[in-house]
This record gives sequence, C-alpha cells and structure tokens, in this order.
Amino acid sequence: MPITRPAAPVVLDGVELRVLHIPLVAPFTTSFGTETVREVIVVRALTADGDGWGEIVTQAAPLYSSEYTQGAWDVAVRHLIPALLDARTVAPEQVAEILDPFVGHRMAKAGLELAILDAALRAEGRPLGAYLGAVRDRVPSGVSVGIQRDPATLVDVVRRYLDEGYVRIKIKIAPGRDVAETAAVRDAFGVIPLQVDANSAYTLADVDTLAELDRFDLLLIEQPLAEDDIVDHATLARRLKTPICLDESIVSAKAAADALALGAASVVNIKAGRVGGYLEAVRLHDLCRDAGVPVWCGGMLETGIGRAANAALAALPGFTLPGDVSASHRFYARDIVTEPAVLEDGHIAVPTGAGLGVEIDPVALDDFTVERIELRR
Ligand code: OSB
Ligand code: MG
Repeated sequence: MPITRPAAPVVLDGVELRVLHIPLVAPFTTSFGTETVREVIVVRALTADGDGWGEIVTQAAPLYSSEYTQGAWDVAVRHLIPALLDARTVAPEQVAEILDPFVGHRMAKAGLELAILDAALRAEGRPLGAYLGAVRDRVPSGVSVGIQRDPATLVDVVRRYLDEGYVRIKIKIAPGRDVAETAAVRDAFGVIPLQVDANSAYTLADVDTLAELDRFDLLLIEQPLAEDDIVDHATLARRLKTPICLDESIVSAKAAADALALGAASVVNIKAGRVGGYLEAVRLHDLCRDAGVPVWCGGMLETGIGRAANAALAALPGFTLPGDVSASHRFYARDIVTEPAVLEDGHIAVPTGAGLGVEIDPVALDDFTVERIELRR
C-alpha cells in the first residue's frame, strides 16, 4: 500500500553530516574488494521539534555503485542540503521532489530523506514501521557471507551463522570462486535456504559456469552481470533454471518495472539507499507486489540507524523472502545506537519506538567520527 497517512512537515534549521569509520569484526570480501572498516555518513536533521537521524550508505570507493563517500558528502553539502534548507518547512514526502532536479546521487538523497522522516515521525510519536505499512513485528534474518580463503573456511563460517540461528545464507561469489564454494556449502548443510551474490562480476560469456549453479537448487542468483546489462540479464534468465534477482540494476521503481517487463529478473532486492529513499523503496515494493514478484530487503552494512529502518521496511507484506537484515554484531563489536539489533529465534525485531525507534549513543558516535560539518539556514 502507498503511504496512507503522510507525516507533518518539519521546520529544518540545519543539517549535520559526519563521516564515520567503524571497524568490522572481520574483513568483508566481495567480487569488488575487501573492507575492514565501514566508512559511512551519518546525517542529523536539526528541526524545531528535535533531531532526526539518517545514514548515507556509500562506501569509500565507487566499486558497488558510482556513489562513494566523498562524492556524496560533496553533493550533499553543495547542492542537496542547501535546497532543503531553502525550502525550510519540509514534509518527508516532499524531500524527493525538492532533490529531484539533481540527477542521481540516490544514496545521498536517501540518507537526507531518512533523517527528515525520522525527525517528523519522532515529533508525532509515530514508529517508522507503522508509517511505512509494516504488517509484522519481527522479520526473518538472513546473513550475507563474504568470500573466504577457501571452501573449507567458508563452510566453517556458514556453520557459525547457522548455529546462531540465521534462517537464510547468502554467499558472495566471483569468477573462479563459485561452483566449488557453492558445492561445499550444499554438501555440508543439505537443503538450507541458500543463495549467491555475484555483484556484477560475470558477463554473458560465463553462461556455462553460471548454469552449473543450477544443480544446487539456489533460491536465486543475485546480480550476475553489470548494472546496465538489463537485456543480457534477460538473455541469461532464459538459459538458467536458478531465478535471477537484481540488486545493482534496480536504481528506482521505474528501473524495476522495465527489468521485469524485459524478463531480466524474477526476484528483486530492495535497498532504500540504492533507490533514493525509503519512500521510493515502498513504491518499488508496491509495484513488485502488484506484479506478484517476490522481494527481499538488501543491506549495505548499515549502522544501527539504517538497520532499524531496514527492519521496518522488511516488515511490509511483499517482503516474502528473508533479507540481509542481520544482527549488528555480525558486522560490529560496537554500534552507534544504544540497543543494537540482536538475533532472536532467527529474527530481528521491528523497533516500536517513535521514528527509527533507536537512540544514538553519543559517545560511540563521537569516537567513530573522522569528519564533521554543520550547515544552518
Ligand atoms: O551486494 O548486497 C550486496 C554489502 C555492501 C555492498 C553490496 C552488498 C553488500 C552485502 C552485505 O551483501 C549485506 C548486509 O548489509 O548484510
Ligand atoms: Mg547484492
């Protein structure tokens, strides 16, 4: 359902941005590189009725998408925040429209929108989940497992997550790190819900390798080809039994409609940052639900801010597959919220407090901050 009850506008007095460097509990390796520290931008909207928090989910380098931290910082400081401050009185539902003249930069826009939305909902005492249309109070939790040294190590790591209770495993793959890895996990654990994520590392020339994965009965293969290879994904889909799920390619609800019309995907990963915000994410959810296309909530190694918002989003009715909404400690020994998300019986609770429903730990926030700016009207 579309948002049924809009939020009241807030008077935006200023915006604070911080770059944070948060150590990861273990290196996270994908086909595009290894991260040991999460670099992320935290947004604080300063309003007449109190603060709101958001997160810009860029990474330090433009490897997953064209966006990256310093680029997001620059466009936010020079263009996006001034436009919002000029508008002064802003309803969360107007943020996308105000920022629409600026092409792209969806992660930056999403983080700003979330901060304003959080401020507005906190002022009303309304939880984000209720606002977005959540129908569940907890969401099943899947975990995204990075590329490991070898298949035996991967099996050990997956075993740990299964023991913790995760209900779905996703393993990252890359050329040469695919069939043996997937076989090892299938052989070790049998019929667990299992899927793979290629992060755009293949081309159509790899169709025979990708077809070898068919024998593992995967839930799906995520983004095998490049972001703009929609037609090639459609060609590949006709050659594979494994359902194709798009991540990087789905930059908006419209992009999803086009990809579905072309037969490029039969499942969609929804990430609010990638599509420009939680409101566009709801539109994407609604479109897929109307089309009978299953969706799940992706992750970008979110801090407690984005993790709370993802749990709320993943509680919408069309999210019929477990998402990458894992416990905070899967990535972080120390988070920036006072009550980081925990895994309970394979699920993550949807916060019930106003707005995001989590409180910022100001000491942790300061400890991880490496850059800060405040813009005021
Ligand atoms: O492709 O889903 C992805 C992390 C960073 C960038 C892209 C992706 C990922 C993940 C991690 O897979 C998901 C998570 O936050 O748990
Ligand atoms: Mg992905």
